Amino acid sequence: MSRTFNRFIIGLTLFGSFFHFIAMGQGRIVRSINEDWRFIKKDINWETSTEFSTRWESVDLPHTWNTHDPFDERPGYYRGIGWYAYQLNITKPTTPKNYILHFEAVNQEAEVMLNGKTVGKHLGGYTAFSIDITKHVRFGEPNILLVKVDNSHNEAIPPLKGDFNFYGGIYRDVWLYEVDRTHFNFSEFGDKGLFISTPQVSKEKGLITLKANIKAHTNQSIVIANKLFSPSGNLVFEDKQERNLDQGENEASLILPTVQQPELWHPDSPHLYRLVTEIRDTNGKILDNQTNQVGFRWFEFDAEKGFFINGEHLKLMGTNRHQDFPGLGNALSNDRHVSDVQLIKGMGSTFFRTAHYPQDPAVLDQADRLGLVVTMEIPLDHDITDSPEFLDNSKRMMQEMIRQNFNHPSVAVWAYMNEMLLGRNWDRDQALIQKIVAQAKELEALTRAEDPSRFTMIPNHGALDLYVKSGLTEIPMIVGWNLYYGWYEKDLSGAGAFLDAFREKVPNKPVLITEYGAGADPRIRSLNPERFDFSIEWQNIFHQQNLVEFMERDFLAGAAIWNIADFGSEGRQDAEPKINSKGIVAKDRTPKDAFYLNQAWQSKKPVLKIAGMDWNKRMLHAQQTFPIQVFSNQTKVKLWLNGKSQGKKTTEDHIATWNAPLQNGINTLRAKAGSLEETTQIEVELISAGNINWAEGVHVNCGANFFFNPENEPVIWLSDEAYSTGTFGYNGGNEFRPRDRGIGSDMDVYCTNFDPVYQTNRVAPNAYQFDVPAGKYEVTLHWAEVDRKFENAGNERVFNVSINGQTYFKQLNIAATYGFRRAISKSLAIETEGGLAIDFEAIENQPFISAIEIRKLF
Ligand code: GCB
Repeated sequence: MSRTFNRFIIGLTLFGSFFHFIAMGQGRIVRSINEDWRFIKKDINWETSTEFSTRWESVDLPHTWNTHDPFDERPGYYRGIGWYAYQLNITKPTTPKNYILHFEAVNQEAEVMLNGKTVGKHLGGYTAFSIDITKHVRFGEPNILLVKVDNSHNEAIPPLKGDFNFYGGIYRDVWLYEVDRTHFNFSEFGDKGLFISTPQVSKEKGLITLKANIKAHTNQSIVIANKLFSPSGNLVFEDKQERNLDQGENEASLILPTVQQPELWHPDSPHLYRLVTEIRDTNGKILDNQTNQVGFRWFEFDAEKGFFINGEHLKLMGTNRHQDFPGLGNALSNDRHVSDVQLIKGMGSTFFRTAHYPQDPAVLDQADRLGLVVTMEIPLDHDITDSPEFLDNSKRMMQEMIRQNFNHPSVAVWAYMNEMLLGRNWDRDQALIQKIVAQAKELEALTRAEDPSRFTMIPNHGALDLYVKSGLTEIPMIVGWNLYYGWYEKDLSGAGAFLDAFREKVPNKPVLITEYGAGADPRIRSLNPERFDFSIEWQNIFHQQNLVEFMERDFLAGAAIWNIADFGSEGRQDAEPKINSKGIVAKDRTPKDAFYLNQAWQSKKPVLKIAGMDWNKRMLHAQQTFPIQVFSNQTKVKLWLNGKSQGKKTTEDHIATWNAPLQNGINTLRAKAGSLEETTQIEVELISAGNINWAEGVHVNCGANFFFNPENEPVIWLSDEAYSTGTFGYNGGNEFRPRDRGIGSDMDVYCTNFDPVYQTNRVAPNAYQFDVPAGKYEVTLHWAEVDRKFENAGNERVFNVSINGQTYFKQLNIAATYGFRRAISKSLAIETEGGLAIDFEAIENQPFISAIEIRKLF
């Protein structure tokens, strides 16, 4: 052993336990090795490093080093090298064994070393890989496992781009397999050497065929024994077939006995059989074994009629899912993966898309169990590199994805290439488009050859003519569209017309909506919801209209919401910067209204939900009217407000609406539909002359059409309203929002967590008037310059601000003094005999204000 190694071992002696692979039974032994790793977030020269014992942190897997840095104020996050170490102790087995490490995923490049030798490498962050370490294992003494991980941008590895974070690390489980020297092969594609197909399924009969890839230690005869257990656990058949193996890799194809009247797998009844497959020697000793779930079902996609499962029509309504959770990045526990799938099922969905990459085995296992149809794709998102390496890596990912997930009955579609023509123009980018098309053809051919039993798909963005012209819509078996009508596209009801145009232009291809969604920040509520305001209410309007369009069209196979949950995306500058808030549940999985709205559409179980139940503390102008909505899949709903019946209404597309006047104080809402009942309480403070609690403070979000209730803050930022006597408001001026640039983004404002307060401004108000009684007040004025027109020196906005005739700020130049998109606030103590009039006087360009707070001191 080298000196270097001694040093590592000294550092490692504090952790690691011996794996006593006691021969407790026969067959394989599978253990996780997730606990007690060492980690350092930098590159090291492992041969000379002396830092190991002192500077490395102790971590457990799953782990990422990017849990927090994508969300801090600095742009970028660590994309580089990290090292992991583990001490593997293995006692000598009584009969020789093979030892295989199986990494479920490492983002995105991994080099694995054992006892000083590189034993394996893997490219790509979303698929598994296995390494046979048998040759390098030292029994009875510490084995040092080192993993060098790199999540730097690499032009040869997809994804090159994407609206999500590329969190680095060993972020899924790692397993150690101990198997007989003759075993199911762990191939270079990360699969487990057994491929289960159901080539003939009907209500009468189900046929299972197997392709086993077996690695034999020597030329030998073996028996492949299969036991199939029914969904209720009864033995359906036992089958034994003998094979002669040559030393090395062998392929064995098996046809198993036909199952009569199989219990079919379907979203309503996801019956799963259990198949136990063993490799036995001729004396009956089990050498290796594995268990898989089998679902008997058949899928069809039809260009005119949509999707069918087991011959029955089913509109695939569901959602997309990212692997992302606050504070964890992508390193989610299996429990969290499972609970996300349960959430999708709980909404009544029948389908989800694992965008934009293959996901954890726990996700697929759960989809099988709950009966959710899955489309899965490789992370080829938005861009390609025109290099052989890039294409090779894409193809390898495709093969890995298919082979690793082949046995899941839930998987119906293999997809690749998300929105490849976004931002492209035929005249300008024709050469690149042709390369994309050429790569697509190769991936398509490979996918069909790998798995003729499934469908293929390319999800596109909404540039219909360009995709048709490029030929991309002709390549896959299904065309996916990511449509954002009512979000990126202005026309809220445009999805229907788009789909009709597609149907006309490409009549032969089945079609799925692979994405549709609108951002909604749970802190933002609006009585006048608008596109891009990130209000919960606009998200409801968006979903409602799109669902109407989708349900009207039978040829549409289904639709997937973007996204089940809010997720991290470092480059985003939405209402909450660095978060994509198109989730219908929040980051912490608290449902937004749109979750219940979709549930009312999708679920077969009875649904009744009063919209806005979590907007339970409201400050409203007395003159503002607001609808009360109830989402339900029942036809009639009755509503009571403070004990008084508001009448029975018929739901229209799953919504019943009343205009019920909420009153000052606590309001109790009760909704009833048949035996379903929901009650909620909403505390309302109605703003009217004489009914303003100035001592508690009034917070006006200038230029905003929404209310902003920051989490855990006792403050409600009010929408900006015109002045009316006895209360307060603006006099003149216009709203300004960076999002009006038309791409839906606001702006990440520095030095605040309350970005929505600064992301809207009122420009050139003549004044703001507050009809306060006599007293002493604290007046706080907030600004952030977020208009790019005034970002540069020489063209800033300069103005004076006076209150009740006294000029407090002269020649105020926010951008020059504090910088662009930097939040600042200035407080003044002001005495008044009654009333506060805040005036703005332009010096250069037009004055502006982001927010105003008034609080009565005494
Ligand atoms: C898309 C992308 C997805 C984005 C989404 C959005 O079309 O496929 O990755 O996150 O739009 O929210 O803009």
